[in-house]
Amino acid sequence: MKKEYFILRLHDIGAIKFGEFTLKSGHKSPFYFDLRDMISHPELLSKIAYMIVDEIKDSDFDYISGVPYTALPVATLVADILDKPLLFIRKEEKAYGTKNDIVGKFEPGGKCLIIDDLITTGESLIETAEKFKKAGLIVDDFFVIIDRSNNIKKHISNIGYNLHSLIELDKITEVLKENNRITVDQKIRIKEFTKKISYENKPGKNLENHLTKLLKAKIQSKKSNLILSLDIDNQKEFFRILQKTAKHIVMLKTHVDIINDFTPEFIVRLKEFAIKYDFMIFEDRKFADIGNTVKKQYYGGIFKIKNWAHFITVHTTPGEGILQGLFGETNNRSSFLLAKMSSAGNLMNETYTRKTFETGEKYADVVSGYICHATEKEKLKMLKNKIPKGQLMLVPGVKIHSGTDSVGQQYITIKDAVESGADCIIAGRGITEAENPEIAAKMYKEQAWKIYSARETSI
Ligand code: 5BU
Repeated sequence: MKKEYFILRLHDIGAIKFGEFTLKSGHKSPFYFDLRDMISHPELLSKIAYMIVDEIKDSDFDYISGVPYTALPVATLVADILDKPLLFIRKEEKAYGTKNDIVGKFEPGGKCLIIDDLITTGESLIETAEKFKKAGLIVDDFFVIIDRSNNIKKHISNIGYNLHSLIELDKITEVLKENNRITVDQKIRIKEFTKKISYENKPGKNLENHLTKLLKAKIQSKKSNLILSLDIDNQKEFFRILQKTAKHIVMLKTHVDIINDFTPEFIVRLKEFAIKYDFMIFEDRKFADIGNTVKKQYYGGIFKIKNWAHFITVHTTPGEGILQGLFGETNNRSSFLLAKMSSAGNLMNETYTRKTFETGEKYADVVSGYICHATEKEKLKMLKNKIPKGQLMLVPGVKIHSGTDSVGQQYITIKDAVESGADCIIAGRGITEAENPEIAAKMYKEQAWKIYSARETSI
């Protein structure tokens, strides 16, 4: 099938639309592509498969894969035409049986082509490739039906993959203009839009709220992105260690309910320390109930957390009502949502994490970022890439050496956490149980700051 005819057919079936569309990011786009309906036009689907085969016939792939769901039917046809086995990565994480995400049989060392319908940032293709590579497959090539990006090919090749595409946006607008399906003006607007929304310029407005700005400013002024988790159960020891470490930290993380000898004076002293040593306060309460209950837990009880903690942690399990309950009447506090915990076997799968980011994006005025953890750098980097612009990634479970404790905690190293994009690291026992907590805090701060400041100035 000639490309021109193919483009017109896609336009006929409504897979390519022009007009004004509001994207999830809030941007108004002059075009919209949706190839999901390809499967309702079998003759077209099969022609696309033959066109892909035609373009790749000189390469030698052992396996063909498609990114679910849209690209999977066409990848199946390609695999059939080439007589090669099909593989794919299940979209939802498996909760039982073998934890294998890959569906289909394969031998490590085999070369796999990954097909997707559209490409904008390349994120899902790269994520798929990483999973295959981890399982021992070789992935060098991606194939997309439509490349709607501005300059993604160069970016993809910089990170080590060849990107092939059947058609590109410029070709689409050219053909549709020639056939009087769009105007010259529309063609210009499309070009301008893609320049604005390139992968480097992630769509979405900056979601920094007032408290995020304060924390970021403090990171710079204290030259520290270290959060100390001071999980000590008596006031004397708590303040003894704080006294030694306070000048090295940007924020102190507390679990106020573990203090055995808690009195309201604890809060008075804590606030004095925070002013004297210029750090923020983060109560890791992990609220997880209905809006009405969490409000009482936050404002009242003996701890009255709302009065003294700049930030709290919040679970998204109960739904949005939790944020409405906590912050409905206040605008001078903020939170971090638990997107992926550090404890082994936690039930926060990819879907949960993604939905948590979506909630945080929606409630950005009271959400400063997310608690994320992974024991592998690549996984943590992927989490960071998904965080909405302006919001922060805080990483707990950080120590000098990776490893575990005896009750499920998993550690990533300071270096790996910050190199993967951590905006702040959260360290507890690595510092509090060190022979000299003061020296340990200084060392954690300096190691993290060196990588963080180099990373941030190079952006
Ligand atoms: P550690 O001593 O560095 O293991 O302490 C880690 C702290 O961070 C501790 O207070 C935990 O409650 C907290 N934490 C965590 O370790 N992992 C998580 O996913 C979250 C919080 Br959320």
